[in-house]
This record gives sequence, C-alpha cells and structure tokens, in this order.
Amino acid sequence: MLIQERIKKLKQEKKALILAHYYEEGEIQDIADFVGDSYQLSLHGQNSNHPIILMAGVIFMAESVKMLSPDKVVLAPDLNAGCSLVEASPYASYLKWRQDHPHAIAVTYINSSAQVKAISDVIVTSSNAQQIIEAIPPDRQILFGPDKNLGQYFKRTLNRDLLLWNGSCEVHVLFSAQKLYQLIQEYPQARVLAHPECEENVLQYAHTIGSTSRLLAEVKESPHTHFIVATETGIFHQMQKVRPDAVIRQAPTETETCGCNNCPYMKLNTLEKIEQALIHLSPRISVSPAVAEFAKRPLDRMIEITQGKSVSWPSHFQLPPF
Ligand code: CIZ
Repeated sequence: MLIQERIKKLKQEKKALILAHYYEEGEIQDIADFVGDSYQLSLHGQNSNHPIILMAGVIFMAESVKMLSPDKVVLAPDLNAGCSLVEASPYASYLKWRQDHPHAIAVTYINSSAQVKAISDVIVTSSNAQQIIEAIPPDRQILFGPDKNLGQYFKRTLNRDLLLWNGSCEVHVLFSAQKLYQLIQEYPQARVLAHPECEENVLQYAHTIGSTSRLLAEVKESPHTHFIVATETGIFHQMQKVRPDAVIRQAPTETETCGCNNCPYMKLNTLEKIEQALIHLSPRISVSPAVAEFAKRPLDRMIEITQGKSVSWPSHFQLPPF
C-alpha cells in the first residue's frame, strides 16, 4: 500500500484531521484535509469535530491550534520545526520591552512563542494585521513584533507610528533586490508578488504585497500568465493547481544554489513522520495551562476583530502570574 493510502486509513481509524500550511511540501498538502495560512488553520482546527489534529506546519502554529482547541490532541510530526522569528523574540527580553512601554498595545505576529503571546494584547497574521492595527484607537502607542519587515510595511502603508521589535524571517530576508530587478528586465510581462516579511528593497518591485492567501488569490484571479513570487516555495504547489496555465518563477536569492527560499523548519515534516505520528499519537503539543490561559486572550481578540466584532483594549500591561 502506498504511504498516502496508509495515512488516509490511519486518519479514518483515529478520527484525525490533518492540517497543512501552504509552505509544506506538495505531497504533504495533497494528503491534508485542509491547507491554509496560520489564521485559517487555527480556525479550521477550532471548528472541527475531530478529537485529534495533526498540524503539518511549524510548532507555533500547532501551539496556536492547541490553545484554541485545548480539549483536542494536537500532533506535530517533528518537534524541531521551529521558526527564526520565535528564536528572535525570547520571552525575557520581549517582557522587558513590554514593561518599558506599559501603556502601549502589544501587537504580536502569530510567529511567536506561546509565552510571548501570553504577554501580548492581540495576535496578528499577515492576512489580518491591517484590519487589527486599524481597530486600535489612534491615540494608543503600538508595539509591533517580532517581524520588523512586516511592521515596517504596515508602518508605511497605514501611516502609523509602530515601535518595532528587531526580528526577521530567515527565509524572506534572503531575496536579492538586485537579482529581482534583473529578472524583471528579462520577463517584463511578469507580475511580481511579494510577502511583507521581505525587506523594503524587494517590496519596492512588487505589484502585489500580501499574505500567502492573498498572493494565492492574486494568482487565481489575475488575467496575467507570468508571475515572479517572493515567498517560501511551498505555496507554488497551490498556485500551480489553481492556475495550471501560468508560469510561476521564484524570486532570486543572493546565492542561486542554496535553496534559501525553502523554510528548513517547514521542510522537516515528511509523509513518513506524519504516518509515525498517527500510529503512535505522538509527538503531542502541550502548552502549560497557565500560559495557555493568557495566550488565548490575544488570540481570541484577533479572531473577534477579524470577524468584525468590536473589542476593548487594556489600559496598561499587567504581568500574568506564571
Ligand atoms: O500566517 C501565516 O500562515 C504565515 C506564516 C504566512 C502567511 O502569509 O500566511
């Protein structure tokens, strides 16, 4: 039996739901019940009736699913699937930053640890950050972390004075603006699509800047047939599925042979590890209940604002008791 069929059988036996992020390998996306960005994946997990969720993505995504669905067993195929933004925002220094600005609202990218979420006021993804920043009263100071490029992008486009944390995504900073410029000269008919985690010198060439789901929608709906895409390569699988006629090129990185636009953490997941995780119902994601209680509040606030509800904001920072 093929591994794909064995996984399908295990999924049914164990009543498990497989969620996969757009940055996973195509073969993993193809065995998933749902493929999406981290916001869509968290909601899908929360709204499902399955007692077991296998999250093929990185650990902060699996933690978000677990915190929003605490009664479900959440499996991660490889516990080493970290994130450079999580590493760039250690709890102790993020907490100091928060304490240095006690009256600011802390807007934290979902690419962060559960502990950092727990000391934040609202979580954002690249698909809903604009809506969430716009929902914050204009007289409130905003801390935005841990991705400085994403923050810089919203600072410029929303004309809002965000204080930025100094972190970045190790994949998105490797695109080369100079080589992108050269590629555009070669293919002037191509539309350039870029993720806002890229640096500004790359974003300046983009016709469309947006989250994975936004860039995918652009490819699907655009009358153009040529695209140059500056984000992680996993998304190409869905882009090519929705537009088999389109030519989709990777934006170039400084070193051409490095495969630098593949996220090494996302790519730790394999079909074999997924099969093993379903057989043994392990590795499981756990978040300490004290941290989860506080981290769920900014996650809930994100969902409420994204769904068009109005929310209240704390007047100042209070250190959670964990
Ligand atoms: O929010 C996500 O899933 C990430 C990491 C990127 C995006 O733009 O969707």
